[in-house]
This record gives sequence, structure tokens and C-alpha cells, in this order.
Amino acid sequence: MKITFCCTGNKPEPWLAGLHAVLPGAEVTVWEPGAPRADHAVVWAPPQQFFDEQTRLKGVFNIGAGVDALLKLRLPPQATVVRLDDAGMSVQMAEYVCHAVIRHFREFDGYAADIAAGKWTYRKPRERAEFPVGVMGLGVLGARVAQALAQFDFPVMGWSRSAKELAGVRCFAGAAQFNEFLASTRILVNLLPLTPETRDIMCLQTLSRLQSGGYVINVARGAHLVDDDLLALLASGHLAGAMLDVFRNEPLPSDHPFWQEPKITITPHTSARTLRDESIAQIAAKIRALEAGQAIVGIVDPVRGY
Ligand code: NDP
Ligand code: OXD
Repeated sequence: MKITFCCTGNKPEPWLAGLHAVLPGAEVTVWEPGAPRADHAVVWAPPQQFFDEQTRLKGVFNIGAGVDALLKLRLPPQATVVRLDDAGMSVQMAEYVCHAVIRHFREFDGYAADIAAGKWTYRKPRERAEFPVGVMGLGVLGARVAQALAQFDFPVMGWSRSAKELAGVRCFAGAAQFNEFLASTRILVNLLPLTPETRDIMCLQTLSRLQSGGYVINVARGAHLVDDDLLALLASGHLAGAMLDVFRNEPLPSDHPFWQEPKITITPHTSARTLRDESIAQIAAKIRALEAGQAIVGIVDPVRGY
């Protein structure tokens, strides 16, 4: 069995060594133009030329959860496209989002500024019930995040395409319940995949429906958010702030107004990193299962877009 590796921005050697260790019978090589056709591919942001040449692939394993960039390419029609299914990302995402929510709710930035100015000051404790959190996307990551937030006794809402039941989470589904979900939410967390239906979903119209003093946490994709609409709602005071991990262009260009907006906290697409060992173990198990004709989870539906 031949496995080809084409992951832009990732050092190949440790991935190759790891894949060799768990799939000793496989020939694992770094793709280069003209390389022989392989049975399976491990990819991140490959060029179109990769798929134009690798026409025999049975499995395409994306080393991330989001497949929006991959699905823009012409893929071999017979290949099964598989995304990472957690692989150590959901706990990181839960840490990041709980940190963002608690930091905002408990006014830790305000305390840090006071302490930096040598001031020993107290703020009036806020009512948790006045900070309902709404999580868009209740998949592998969103469900874990929503349940982690519920552990801190925040009122937690969730919104997904199909109806869900999650302990401690009030679930909404579909376009028909979107406005009700937004109106019940003060802190909005985005964990949707980027698809034609979800692009620009956080815009003036939808963000205006959040409760006054709203807060936005975007950890999915930059193109979910209309940047100017966020800035306008921060300027009007309808929104109190935002913590953003993902951007339309990454790295965020140095002249982008988000850098200068004190109500926005920026992190460099780091909320849930791909963990190499967990990912290799998951991909290897799925290659073995596919080769044995067994069912696997995490198969992408190219029509649905995730
Ligand atoms: P999943 O595919 O497991 O979950 C997606 C969720 O979104 C599902 O609940 C799905 O509904 C819902 N959804 C999709 N389309 C719609 C829609 N039109 N309306 C309402 N709900 C919708 O994805 P993951 O949880 O694994 O990952 C989510 C995203 O997080 C990734 O696509 C990626 O972009 C981003 N990500 C970001 C990272 C970072 O470091 N910043 C790291 C990893 C991922 P249903 O359940 O009904 O199908
Ligand atoms: C992912 C990401 O999709 O890192 O996994 O953004």
C-alpha cells in the first residue's frame, strides 16, 4: 500500500516516521510532482496539481477538522474524503472558549488593566443568568464546548442543522429557529463549518439580534464573519467585544483595523491545534478500516460541504 503526504506548512519527517511506525507495511513518501500514484493521501492545503496527478486515491485524509479549502479543489471522484474527528482538538477548543467566556464575564481584562496601573479595585459581581451563551454548530467540537460551558452554570444554547438533545444545553435547529436562538444569546460562539450556507453568517442583521452588550467568539473560519459589521456594532455599543482566532486572510494583515480595536482580542488560529500523534493514530486506524471494507466516522459529504 502506498501513502502520499502533501501537507503545506508541516514538516514531513515526523509525520512520515509516525505513519511508518503504525503502518509498517506501507510505503509512505512525500509527494512531489510526477510521483507515482498512491492509494491514500494525507493532506493539508495541497495544490490542485496534486489531485490532477493522484487519480487513483481511495482515501484523502485531511489533517484538520475543516475541509472548506479542500472542497474548493477538483478531487478524484472515487476518493473518500475524511476529516479529523476530534483527535485531541475538542478539549483544546473547550479550554479556549471557556477561557474567552470567563475572561469576559469576570472582567479579567479590566482587572489586569487596573493592576497594571497599581490600582486595587473591585467590580460588582455580574449575574451569570444575564450572560447566556449560544454555540453555533453542535458537532464534534461544538457539542463538547457547549457541555463544558454548562459545567460553569452559564445558560447554554446550541444551534445546528439537525435537531439535537444535549444535557444542560437548550438546542435549536435549522433556519426556522435561528432568530430565536440569536435573541436568547448574549455571548455567541461560532463552531460551524464554512459552507455556502454559513459564509458571512455573522453579519449586521444576525449580530444585531444578539442581546445588548453581546460578545462574539469566532473559532471556526474568518469568512463566517463580516468584519466591517462587527466593527460597526462595536462602535455603536450593541456589542461589547470579541475574541477572534480565525480571519479571512491569515496571518491577519498588519493594516487590518482589528489590530487597533481594543475591544477585540486576537489569537493566531491556535484555539485547537492538530496534534500529530493523535492524528496519525486516527488516520492509520481509518486506513486499515477502509482497506478492510469497514465503516469509519468522519467522512465528508462534498454536497453538504462538511
Ligand atoms: P462537525 O462537522 O462535527 O460539526 C459541524 C456542526 O455544524 C454540526 O452540528 C452541523 O449540524 C452544524 N451545521 C453545519 N451547517 C449548518 C447550517 N447551515 N446551519 C446550522 N448548523 C449547521 O465539525 P467540527 O465540530 O469538527 O468542526 C467545526 C469547525 O471548526 C470546522 O469546520 C473548522 O472550520 C473549525 N475548526 C477550527 C479550528 C481552529 O483552530 N480555529 C480547529 C478545528 C476546527 P448537524 O449536526 O445537524 O450536521
Ligand atoms: C482545522 C483547523 O480545521 O485547524 O482543523 O482550523
